[in-house]
This record gives sequence, C-alpha cells and structure tokens, in this order.
Amino acid sequence: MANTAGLGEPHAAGAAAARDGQVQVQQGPVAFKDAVDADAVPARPPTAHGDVVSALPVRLYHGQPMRRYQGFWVFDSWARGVVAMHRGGGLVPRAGDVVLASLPKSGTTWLCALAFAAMARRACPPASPDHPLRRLNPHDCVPLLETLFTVGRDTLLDQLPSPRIMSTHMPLSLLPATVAGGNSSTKIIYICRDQKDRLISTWHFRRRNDLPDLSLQEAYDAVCDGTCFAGPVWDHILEYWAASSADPSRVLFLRYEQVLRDPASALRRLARFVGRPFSEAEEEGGVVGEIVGLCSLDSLRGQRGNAGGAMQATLMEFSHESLFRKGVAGDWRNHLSAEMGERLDSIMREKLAGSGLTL
Ligand code: PAP
Repeated sequence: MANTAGLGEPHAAGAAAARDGQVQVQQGPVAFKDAVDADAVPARPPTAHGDVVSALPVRLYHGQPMRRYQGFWVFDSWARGVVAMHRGGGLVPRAGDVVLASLPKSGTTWLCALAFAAMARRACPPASPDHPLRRLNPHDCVPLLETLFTVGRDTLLDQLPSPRIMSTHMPLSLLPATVAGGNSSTKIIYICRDQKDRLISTWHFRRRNDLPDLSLQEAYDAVCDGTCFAGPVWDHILEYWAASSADPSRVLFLRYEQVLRDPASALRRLARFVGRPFSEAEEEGGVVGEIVGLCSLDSLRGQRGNAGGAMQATLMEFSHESLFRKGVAGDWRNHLSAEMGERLDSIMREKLAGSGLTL
C-alpha cells in the first residue's frame, strides 16, 4: 500500500491535511494509497491479546486455521488484529467517517468504487483521465480495517484526511464500540448478496488466487453450517439489517442484486445517505451516469490500476484481476444443483425469519 512512484502526486488537499495532522473536512476523500506511505510504517503485528486468541475455539478451513471470536469465524492469522480492532480503541472516529461493510464477495470492490467516486466527485470528476479509480484498484482507495490492524499499521488511519472511507468484512459487533454504537457519527453502508452467488464467487476467487484448494461441497457446507470466514453469514447480515432498521440514517443496507438492476438509483441513495446528494446541475450534466460508467465491471477491469498487481491482505495476496469476474446474479445455477440451492435458501429463510428481511 505504498505511495508508489509513478502513480501520481498525492491529492493536494489531502496531503496538506495529512501533513498538518489536522482533522478537517475536505472536499472529498483521498485515495488511501495517495494519502499514506504504508511502506514507511514498519509492520508491527499486535503482540497483545495472544491469551485471548489462544483460548478461542479453532477449526481448520481447508488447511487454514480459523478462530471463533464473539460468535464469528476469522482466520487465525487475523485474529489478534480483529481483537485489537474490536477492543483496542485504535480507531478514533471522526465526523464524516464512512465505513463500507460486507461479507466477502458481496460487491465490496464495486461499493468501494461507487462510494469513493461519489464522495470525491467535486475534487476528482469522474471523467478525469487521472481519476484515482483509473490508476488504483478500489481497495487501494479504501483500506480494509482488519488487515491494517492485523499488520499493526492502523495508525495510518490517522494520516488519512477527512472524510475517510474505510471498509470491513467484520460483523457490526466486532467493530469498535465507537464506530458500531448507536451514538456513533460514523455512517455505515452495508452490501448484501444472495448467498449462493456469494459462495460461488468466493470459490472462484480462491481458485484464481491459488489458495488452498477447497472443494465446492466443502465451501457450501461451511456456509450452510455457519463456519465460513466471517460467518455465520445470517448473523453478519442480521446485525447490519437490525442497525439499519433501527436507524436508516446511520446504516444504509444495499443489495447487490438491486445495484445491478439499477446502479444509478443505488448511487443516488448512497450519495444522499452520505449527505452529498446530486444537484440538479449534476443530474443534468450526466454525473450520475459518468460515475456508474466509471465503476462498471468492464470499466474497472480495464483500468490501468487493475491490469496487473495484487492486493496484500496480510499473509495472503489477491490479484486485482481476480476481483472482476462475471458480476451477475444467478451464476450459482452453473455450479450448484437445484437441491443445494433450495437447501441454502431454506436455511437463510429460517435464520432470517421474523427480521423483515428476505434474500
Ligand atoms: P472482495 O470481498 O474481495 O472485495 P467483492 O468485490 O465483494 O470481493 O466480490 C467480487 C464480486 O463482485 C465478483 O463477483 P462474481 O465472482 O460473481 O463475478 C465480481 O465480479 C463482482 N464485481 C466486482 N466489481 C464489480 C462491478 N463493478 N460491478 C458488478 N460486480 C462487480
């Protein structure tokens, strides 16, 4: 996550705020990779909480140990970072903070791109040839909180100028209370996806990145029995759903399938939610369409920032290219039997019963 030479100058306003160490609301968010020099901060994985982690239940997820912390499964290699993030008070909220939350493979990359482009549009118009999303992967614009805590680089968040956009795959209850609590000023945008498609997307992603092979049956079983990464998935979804139902001005609940059907409407909702609705002049000027176009799957896949390279996720490395596959609803039918689909649907129906949410 270094501010690599050749990627352009750091955003001027953001760089000034970072230099002065001031907390002030800028015109728009600054891409994380432009704002901070991660390589200048030595990785210092947390040494605390070892006793907490070693006492947690453990299971192997195809060769990778996973721990269950507060009811949710996380990679053993991330567990200290997750505990540090949850308990440590290392994330000091600021006015204007936005956190993008999701289970992996729910449309996170797309949401990062849409939220960044919408919030940054005054400083970085979507048509600009040097727009950060043309030269950086969306995950380089929006840092994943738990990986920063896992490598002990969470202090970089202090260098990120306001307004900050951050992302997480953790459930709401594992975010620091200052972020997750009902009185927090942090705005949270959650994106949820059909679990059958999310499962297939995860399975492909692991294969594309040569992660320890996981048969489709094993991957399916782990989602169904609640032991996949960040699962049980129903509890993950329900926590954000309940918070959104309780206070829709604090937690926006999006559905991947709805965004696919009508990205412009989802983008308008998102912009209103973060307090930056599109003006009439912007609507007439086609800014909504420009952002939707910039953030589309084909556009992002073709941008120079995504042509090669990989994102570092602590002990794992994921190719940028592997984040962009089909981007459709219903691909599960090409991989799962109708019976497998129905079984997972019925588990989800049962777990979500009474919540008012149907997937
Ligand atoms: P992450 O959790 O590792 O960040 P995430 O972006 O949530 O991954 O999921 C990747 C999925 O989103 C892929 O779905 P698929 O495997 O079913 O195809 C990917 O294709 C899809 N995706 C990525 N970018 C976009 C986009 N701009 N529009 C629509 N779908 C997208």
